[in-house]
Amino acid sequence: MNCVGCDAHITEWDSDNTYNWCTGCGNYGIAAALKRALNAEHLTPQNTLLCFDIGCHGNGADKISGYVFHGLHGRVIPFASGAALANSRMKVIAESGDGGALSEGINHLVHAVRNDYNMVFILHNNANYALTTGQASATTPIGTPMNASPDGVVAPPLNVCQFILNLNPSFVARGYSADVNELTEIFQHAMNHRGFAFVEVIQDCPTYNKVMSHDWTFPRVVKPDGTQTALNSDINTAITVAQQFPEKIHTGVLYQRPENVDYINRLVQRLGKDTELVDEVELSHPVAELLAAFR
Ligand SMILES: Cc1ncc(C[n+]2csc(CCOP(=O)(O)OP(=O)(O)O)c2C)c(N)n1
Ligand code: SF4
Ligand SMILES: [Mg+2]
Repeated sequence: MNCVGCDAHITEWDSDNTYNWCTGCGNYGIAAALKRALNAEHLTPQNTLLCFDIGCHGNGADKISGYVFHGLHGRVIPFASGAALANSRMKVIAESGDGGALSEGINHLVHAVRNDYNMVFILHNNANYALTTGQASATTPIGTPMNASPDGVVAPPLNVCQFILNLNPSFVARGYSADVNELTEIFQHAMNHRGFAFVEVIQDCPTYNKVMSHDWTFPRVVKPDGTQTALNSDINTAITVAQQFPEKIHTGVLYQRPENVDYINRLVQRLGKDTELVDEVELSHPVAELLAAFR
C-alpha cells in the first residue's frame, strides 16, 4: 500500500477531453479516486486496461488516458474477464452502472464472482438508469416515482453487497462517491487483491436520484474505526453488516478472503507456466505467424 495523497504523476492519466457529467454528479469523485489510486499504486497507462460499460459512468471512458475499452450495455465483465485471463501482466479494471451490472449483465457478474477472475470491478450504484433519463433499476428504493414508473417502483430493491457476499466472493468493499479519500484507499486495497475485487460505490446522481441525495446518504455512512480501512475476513460478519443497508451504509473493505487463489491459478493446465496465454497465442497461432511475416 502506497501513499494516498501524492498526485505527482496523476496527469499521466489525464486526457484532452472534458468531463461533461452534471454538476454534483458522483462520477467525478469516483474518477478522481480511481486516478489517485492508480497513481499511488504505481500503475501506468501501459500496464493497465480500463473497461467501461454503457451509461453515464461510461462516458468517462475517453476522459482518462491508457488502454480503454467501452463496450455494450451489461457486457463489460465478459470482455474484462477474457482480458484478465489472457494476460495477468495487465491490471484489469472494469466499471459498470447498476443498470448494466444488476439487470442486463447480472449473469456475467454472478459467474465472475463465483469463478474469481482476477480484476477490479467498480459498480457505480446511482440507483437508476441515468443515461436514458432516470428509469428505475434493481436498486431503486420501493415506492420511488421514476420515469417509466411514475406511480412508484413496486419491487423491493436488491441489497447489492448482501447479494454478492452470498456468492462466496473473495473481496467485497463499499465506498461513497463523495468521500474521495476513503474511496482512493478502497480502490488501492482492491488493486492489491488477487481475484475478483468487487467494489460498490454509492453514487450521487442529483439529476435523477432525488430520494438518495447527498443529504440522505451522508448521515447514513458508517466508516470503519480509525484512519485505516478495516479488513474483515469473516464473511458472516460481513453479511450482517451488509444487511444493515440502507439504514446504515457501512463503507470500507467488508470482506476479503485470506490467502486467496484466483481462477487461473487454480487451473492445473497453467501450473508451472512462465508465459501468459496472450504470449502463447502469438507464438503458436497460424494467423499470428502469418501476420508476423508482414511486420
Ligand atoms: C443492450 C442495451 N440495452 C439498453 C441500452 C440503452 N441504455 C443505454 S445506457 C442505459 C442505462 C444505463 O444505466 P446504468 O447502467 O445504471 O448506468 P448509468 O447511466 O446510471 O451510469 C440503457 C438502458 C443499450 N445501450 N444497450
Ligand atoms: S444524470 Fe446523474 S449519473 Fe448522469 S451525469 Fe447527471 S448526475 Fe451523473
Ligand atoms: Mg445507474
